[in-house]
Amino acid sequence: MFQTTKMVAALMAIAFMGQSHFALASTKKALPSVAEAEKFIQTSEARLDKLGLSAQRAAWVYETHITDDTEAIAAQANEAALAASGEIAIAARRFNHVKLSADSQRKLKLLQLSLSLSDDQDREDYTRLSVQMNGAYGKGKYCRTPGDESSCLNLGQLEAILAKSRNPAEMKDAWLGWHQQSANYKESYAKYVEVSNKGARGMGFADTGALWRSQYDMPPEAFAAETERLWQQVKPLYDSLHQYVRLKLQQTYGKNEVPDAGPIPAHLFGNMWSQSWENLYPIVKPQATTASVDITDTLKQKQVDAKGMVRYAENFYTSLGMETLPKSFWEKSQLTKPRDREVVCHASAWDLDNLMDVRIKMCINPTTEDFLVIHHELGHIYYDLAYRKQPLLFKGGANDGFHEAIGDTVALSVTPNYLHQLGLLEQVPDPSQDVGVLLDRALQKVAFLPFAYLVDQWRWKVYAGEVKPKDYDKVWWELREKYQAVKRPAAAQDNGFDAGAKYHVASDTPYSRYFIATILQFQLHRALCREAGYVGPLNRCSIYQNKAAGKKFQAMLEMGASRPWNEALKAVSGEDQLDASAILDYFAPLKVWLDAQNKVLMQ
Ligand code: X8Z
Ligand code: ZN
Repeated sequence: MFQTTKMVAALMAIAFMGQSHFALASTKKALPSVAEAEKFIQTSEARLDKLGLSAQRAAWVYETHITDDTEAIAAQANEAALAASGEIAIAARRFNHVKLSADSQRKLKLLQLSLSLSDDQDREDYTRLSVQMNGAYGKGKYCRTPGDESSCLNLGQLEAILAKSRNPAEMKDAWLGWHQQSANYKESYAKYVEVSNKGARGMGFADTGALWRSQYDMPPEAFAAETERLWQQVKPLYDSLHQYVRLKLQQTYGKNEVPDAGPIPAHLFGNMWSQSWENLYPIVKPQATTASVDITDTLKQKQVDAKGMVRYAENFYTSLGMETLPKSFWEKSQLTKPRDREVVCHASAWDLDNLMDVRIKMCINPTTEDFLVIHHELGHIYYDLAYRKQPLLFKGGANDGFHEAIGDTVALSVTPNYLHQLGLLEQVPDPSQDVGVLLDRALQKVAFLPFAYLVDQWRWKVYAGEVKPKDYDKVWWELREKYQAVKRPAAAQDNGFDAGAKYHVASDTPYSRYFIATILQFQLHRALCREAGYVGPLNRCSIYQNKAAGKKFQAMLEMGASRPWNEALKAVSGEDQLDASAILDYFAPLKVWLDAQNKVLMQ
């Protein structure tokens, strides 16, 4: 039951919480029987399944066809699901002291990881605002000449400018243009935060941020400490990459644009959020590198269409022994951007009926980036399919970071060698060129770490009431400067809402999951390569066609959310803690190289 829309968060938590930190409400009445508790769980699962399906269907239609009517229908269906999940969450407390099986206890707690809004108006506001913001993001445009439709650019077009242009003024214009539109829903967001907090408090959480942090089988404070520990582990690697990229950007754009020290303007990284820098590869690649890792031109030459791109990814999963995608996946997915209507283009994976009706929604272009994103999305889909035999409450990832890590783990096996095998890369780079391949990967993964960490640093503060709407942008940029060392390309706008220019803020999707996933995918990759009997540098390992690795992976996927995530990790890797040593090992040769380059370039 994984969906990337935020409706889910309200409907039900995917992951799970620990035993000790949750204040279990006691009841003064006689303890209900085990049979009553089991019955309650069963009926609740059935009810949530049914309402979840309606809400998902309505959300699907809305996001693939945004109109006022579909917006109203989606909000209504979501409201009904929210009402039920809130009611069930409260009712579940009655059974907290009943001696139940481990499975039933876990389910009971999962049911209580939910918002509970008892007031009709609150529920209506919550769902209306959330649906509206999601749609506003989807429809967002920047019109160079206000009022002139032909001068308007959508997010995809603005992103393409940042990816390809080398003209700072043009990039700045695209960056600022996109960051204007989110101001339109700043007020809605502030109101939404208030209502959401009411719902979290209704379930005994300090605020919605605390509810989010409670989904990792540990107390919320422990989760915050855990993410900080991991960030400190990887920070030196990020710092080396950032410094190297600074020096290369200086060579390209000069010191007027790129300062010697301090944060670098955010529009120069080839990405709207400076979250992933692979578009800078042509500028920053090692001088001696001749081999390309970019398959965009080949995909275009070969005229691989959206379906063809998805087929490549499916083929990877089936090569591991996993099933082919159901026929309905191909019939019902949205793979390209429709020309005749507004849609939410941000890629997402959907599990409509918790059985076989799985779909992805994407606006696929034939690029290396989208090739990898498809592997990511199919990771969600193969997880959904693998746990479909679990009871409803366990149809989820071991935690949300696992859900995000599956497809990325597979994509780590998309090596130059593998691409060559598929006929998508003419030449396999010689091992002496590995540093270029590693740099390309680091621009995607290492560059992403501080962004993945800070989005929820900001949101946790907003939900905790530490940051009020008037300071949204101030604190957002403090965090971006502190962690990413990037800065706003121009002074802040009055009453702006730059955080809202990111999909996951507008759609209220938690973001720590991606930070966890980035650490975890290297751990999983290392473990699966070991299972495949691979010995050698991790960047050259691909588990393609390896059935032993596939079997191990599938066994973990089938567990879904039935056990604490540590056990799922152990099933694959023998490890039971998140550990950044895998990502550090993977990039160790690059770190040495970057530090040496930085020394030379600084002279
Ligand atoms: O949102 C996504 C996926 C869907 S879950 C496309 N990602 C994050 C983002 O785009 O910001 C994948 C990486 C991070
Ligand atoms: Zn995802």
